[in-house]
Amino acid sequence: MKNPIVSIIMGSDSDLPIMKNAAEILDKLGVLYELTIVSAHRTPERMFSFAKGAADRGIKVIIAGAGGAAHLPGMVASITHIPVIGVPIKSKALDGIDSLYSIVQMPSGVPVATVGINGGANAGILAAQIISIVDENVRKKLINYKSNLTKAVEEKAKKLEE
Ligand code: RP5
Repeated sequence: MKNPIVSIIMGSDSDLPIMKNAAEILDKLGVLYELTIVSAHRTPERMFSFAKGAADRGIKVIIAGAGGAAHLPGMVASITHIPVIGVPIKSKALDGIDSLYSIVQMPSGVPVATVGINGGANAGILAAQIISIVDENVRKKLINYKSNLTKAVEEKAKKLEE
């Protein structure tokens, strides 16, 4: 995509099935994004130059997913002032508890807005909500999205009550 304002990064292509959910919601809400792999452990220099250059490239929000010893969101947050949303990916050995704890327990001064384990879609919605502060078009789409959520539940409730 040209001129992305949200960057979706992940530690490995094995995270893609979850991180794709963030991309899909951004598509729906009309937010331009880029999507790539940046590994804190396997490509530390790439991670540093990505985080250092993101603001100058026009990126407003970073969504970072990682699993296991999930240092990517926190390290990126340590390098840039851009808000970072962390997505803990469900790991094989510890079911994602390791990922969640690695991402959420940041030291004071360096927050990562952490969503639930495998919460790719919520990360996308949260990024769009941040963008909607200054983007009227995204704001309208979000309001419509939320109203559809409400309608869907009301319709289900109605059917149950019949
Ligand atoms: C992390 O290690 C990645 O974010 C991924 O969730 C996990 C496993 O990576 P692979 O071994 O599948 O590449 O860095």
